Amino acid sequence: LAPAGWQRGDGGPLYLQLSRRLSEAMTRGLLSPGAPLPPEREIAALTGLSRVTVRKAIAGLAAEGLVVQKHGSGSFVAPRPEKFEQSLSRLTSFTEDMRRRGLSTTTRWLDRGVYVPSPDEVVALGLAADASVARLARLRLADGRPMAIERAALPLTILPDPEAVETSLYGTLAEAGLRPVRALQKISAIAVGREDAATLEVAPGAAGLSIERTSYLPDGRVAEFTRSLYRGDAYNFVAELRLAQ
Ligand code: 16G
Repeated sequence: LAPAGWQRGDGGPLYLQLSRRLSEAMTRGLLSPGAPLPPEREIAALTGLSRVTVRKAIAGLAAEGLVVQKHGSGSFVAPRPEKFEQSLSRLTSFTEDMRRRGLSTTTRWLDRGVYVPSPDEVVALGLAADASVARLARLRLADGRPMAIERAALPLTILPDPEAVETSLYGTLAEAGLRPVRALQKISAIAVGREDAATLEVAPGAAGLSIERTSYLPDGRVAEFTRSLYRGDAYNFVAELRLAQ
């Protein structure tokens, strides 16, 4: 942060140069997660930059989620969130996974109802031309922390009344004797869009994992086609591999 290092002119705005250097200091571990940032006036004195520039640099880091500003007590390097290890080889539900970890699950409903299916839902669920689809869109939280947005589509023959799902979809299906026993899952990396970012409480463009699950009942019928968006900073997906025989 030495006063000499700033490029006035073509090095880009000074506040961006400063926020870049502060975030480098964080990635190099010179400023550790949870540690307080030096007060604004100290950074200004150290760098020879104006307090307005320093304030703008810190506000930018806060908008990116790298810094947390606490009213009255200053700014802190954002704590590194604890990541969940999630097995890719077991067919479980969000509620079951969180219960096993001793965490409480809450759901914020984004949408729930019966709709005309989209072409990819017709294909994924093998629906008849005139069939409707049950849709559930919800934010899943673990101990109050937003984890994933799930958008599930099910044939009405499997879930006639989407309103019947209060907390657990798999729980509601199990009550009707319908337990998915097999699933295909596809995971891809995405940058979280503005609206989903606000729901997940991450910065727009943050890393997310998009997961598509198609699950099947013992008789081979498709039970659900769910598109989930998991926070990239909250999950490690783990699979056990064995040597092919
Ligand atoms: C999991 C599944 C999702 C399923 C949900 C049911 C993934 C990527 N997705 O989150 O497909 O619909 O569990 O959870 O694992 P529930 O019974 O708690 O509603």
